[in-house]
Amino acid sequence: MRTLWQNCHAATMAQGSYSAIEDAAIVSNAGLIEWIGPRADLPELEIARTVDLNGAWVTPGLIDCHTHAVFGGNRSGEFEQRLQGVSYAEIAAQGGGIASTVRATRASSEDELFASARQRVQALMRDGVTTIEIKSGYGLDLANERKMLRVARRLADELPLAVRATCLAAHALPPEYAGRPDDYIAHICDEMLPALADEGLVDAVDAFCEHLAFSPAQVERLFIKARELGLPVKLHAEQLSSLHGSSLAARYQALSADHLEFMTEEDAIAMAQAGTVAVLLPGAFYFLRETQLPPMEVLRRHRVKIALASDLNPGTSPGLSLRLMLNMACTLFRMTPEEALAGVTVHAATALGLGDSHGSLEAGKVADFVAWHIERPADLAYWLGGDLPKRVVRKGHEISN
Ligand code: DI6
Ligand code: FE
Repeated sequence: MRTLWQNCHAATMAQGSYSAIEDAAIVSNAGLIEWIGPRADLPELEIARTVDLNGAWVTPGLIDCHTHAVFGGNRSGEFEQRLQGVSYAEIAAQGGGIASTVRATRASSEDELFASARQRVQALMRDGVTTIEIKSGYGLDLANERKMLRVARRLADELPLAVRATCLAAHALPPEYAGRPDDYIAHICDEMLPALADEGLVDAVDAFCEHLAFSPAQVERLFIKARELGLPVKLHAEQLSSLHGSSLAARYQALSADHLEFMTEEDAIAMAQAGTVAVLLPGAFYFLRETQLPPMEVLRRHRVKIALASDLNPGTSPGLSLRLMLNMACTLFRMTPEEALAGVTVHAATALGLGDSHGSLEAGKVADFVAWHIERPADLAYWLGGDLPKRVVRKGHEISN
C-alpha cells in the first residue's frame, strides 16, 4: 500500500550531511521508501493514503550502533562507592566491576534478562531509535553468551525494532580462566563462536582490546576465526591506552572501532583506508570523567566516518537516551549537531553493515523515519534529553511510542 507523507521538511542525511529538502514529500511502499524529494516534484503515483505531518522535520530513524543493553542487576551501588572515594581498582579487587555483572547475568533467567532489557530498549526507542546493536559479553561461557544473544533476537521479534547481535565473548576473562587468557581465547575460537554462529545468533564479532582485557595478538586470533566463519568484526579499542587495536581492526576490514580516545594519526589513516567507522561514546567518557579527548581534527582531516552511540552498559555508561549522547558529543567532543546527527543515522548504519538499507532517507532504503515537531534539526542535539514530540515510522507503519 502506497502512503504519501507530506507537509514536512526532510533532513535526509544522504552523504553524511543534512542534505535538507524543504517542503518534502515521501512515498513509502511495502516497507521501503519508494520516492523522496521536493513536494513540487512528486511524480504521478496511485496513492492509497496521505499523512499530514504538520510541518515536522523528518529524519532517518535513529540507530544506536553500540550497546550492552542485556545484563543482570546494575551497578548503582558501585557508583555510590566510587563517589565516596573507593577506586575502580579496589572495587574490582572486591569482585566488583564487570565481574559482578557477569555473576548477576549468569544468575538471571532468559525471561528475566528479556524483561529488564526490554525496558531499557524501550527507553531508547522513546528517543526515535529504530535500529539497535546489542552485544553479549556478560555471560563469558557458551550457555550464558547464548542466553544473552537469544534475548537480543527476541527483542527484535517482539518490538518494532531492527536488532544486530554482536558476540563480545572476549569482553573480560571469566573466573574459570583466571591467569589463562590464551586458553579462553582458544575456547572462544574453537567452541563458543562456531556454535553460536551455527545457531544464527551472531551478526558480528567484537572484543575489548586493552591492558586490562585482551592483547592485540589475542584479538587477532579471534578476528582470524571470525573471518573463517564469514562474520564481520568490530573492536573496543584505544579507550584507556594506545595499543593500536584500531589499526588491527582496519587490517581486518572491521565495520567499526569504538571509543578511540587514545588513537593516533596512523590509526586514523588505516581506518580511513579500510572504511572502518569510528564509533565515539561520549557517555562512557563523561561517566568515567575521562580527560583524553578523541582526536576530532585528525578524524575529520582523514575523512574517517564518525558514528555515535550510547554504549548503554551498567558500568561505564548507564545511558538511556541517544539524544543526550548527541548533546554530549557536541559539548564534550565539539562535534557539530550535523555531524552528531550523521553519527546516529548514516554512519551508524555503516558501522552495523547496514549502509545499503538504513541510515538515510533515500529511495530504496527501509522506510524507518521520525517526524519531529522541532524548529530545526539542530534541536535534536540541543535539548538535554527529554521526550520531544514526534511520530515514529518503522517499515512504513507508524508505531505508538
Ligand atoms: N568498555 C567499557 O567501557 C565497557 N566495556 C568495555 O569494553 C565496560 C563494561 C562494564 O563495566 O560493565
Ligand atoms: Fe562498549
